[in-house]
Amino acid sequence: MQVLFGEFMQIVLASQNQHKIEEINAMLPQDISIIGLDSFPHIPEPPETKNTFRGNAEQKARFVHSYIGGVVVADDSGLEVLALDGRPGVFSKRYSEEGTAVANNHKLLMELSTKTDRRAQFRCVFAIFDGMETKFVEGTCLGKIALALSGSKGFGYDPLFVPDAHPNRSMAELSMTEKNEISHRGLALQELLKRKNELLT
Ligand code: ITT
Repeated sequence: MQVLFGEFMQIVLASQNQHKIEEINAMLPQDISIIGLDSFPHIPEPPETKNTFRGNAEQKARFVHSYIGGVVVADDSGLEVLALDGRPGVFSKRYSEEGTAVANNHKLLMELSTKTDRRAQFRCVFAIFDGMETKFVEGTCLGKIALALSGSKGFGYDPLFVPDAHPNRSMAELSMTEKNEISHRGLALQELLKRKNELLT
């Protein structure tokens, strides 16, 4: 759903992740706001059964569109670790059995304990579906997996991810503004906002 009140635009983001919604809201200009799926309790959790970020983002956007119409934006994101051949990738949320950030980070440290190559990247794809076609914007953030967790900001793998742009701090030690300037989601959103007239209307 996209509602235009004069110059004000409200967009539905097909996400249940409050951290994401907070990060995205912090980047939006005053004339655009997003509302997450918590505002639509009748919509079930969107499926994420594809094997690419693009496929999952489009699947989420189309699913939510089928309930409410309009323009729906969805993002799918995750961590790709070079020494693990790109895992956890699209399975980033459910990498460990428990699926919590603590368990996921623990499993990642275990799997990398014998690896010297710690290179990794966060990737984010936004899908924008208007009922006719799907458009995409993407962002990538390069970095390395630390030997131990540090920091308490952000979410998910942030305490283990040291971005190349700030090589002395983990993502969880950056302020939200600093993270948004360099993160996969921040970069994808900067692109989306730059092209908003083409992508959102
Ligand atoms: P929605 O699908 O409801 O939006 P989600 O948490 O499942 O929420 P994703 O599928 O996009 O969102 O992300 C999968 C996981 O990738 C996420 O749960 C985190 O573990 C990890 N991840 C994505 N972006 C991250 C970030 O900015 N910082 C740390 N971890 C991130």
